Amino acid sequence: MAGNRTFTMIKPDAVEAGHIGGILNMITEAGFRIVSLKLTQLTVADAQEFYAVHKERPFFGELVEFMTRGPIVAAILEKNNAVEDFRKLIGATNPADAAEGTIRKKYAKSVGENAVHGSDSDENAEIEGNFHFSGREKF
Ligand code: 3AN
Repeated sequence: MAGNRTFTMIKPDAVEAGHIGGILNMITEAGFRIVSLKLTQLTVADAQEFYAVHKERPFFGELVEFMTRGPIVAAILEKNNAVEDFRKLIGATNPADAAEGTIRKKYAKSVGENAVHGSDSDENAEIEGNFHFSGREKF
């Protein structure tokens, strides 16, 4: 059975552009409840660990540089079928392919600077949520 929580980050491009409020509004309007929320900044070591699955990819260095260049917003979200429904709400990785009404269609600039992260499985949502939150705020 699908879980009811997922994890998201509003990435540095969207924070810099002043889109925290707009993106959180789209998330809550879509029926997600915010369980945990914080503004923070990743260190290089944090970003390398978070994106370890991509370490052999040609864009890894660029990805780490981008994700550490300014603040991000990290959040745990709750809704039935959270992981799948949130991936639908954010849209395709490349904003050129993202459907109308999605967060990336509205706010993402490019495949690299694509405004938001959304976990791709229940298992990764829990790992990623607990990477950012502990104690009563954890997944
Ligand atoms: P998604 O974020 O849609 O799950 P992934 O997991 O394939 O996409 O990629 C993780 C992150 O790596 C993306 N959000 C994006 O910032 C970056 N990325 C993915 N593909 C590329 C690429 N071809 N060039 C630069 N950055 C990329």
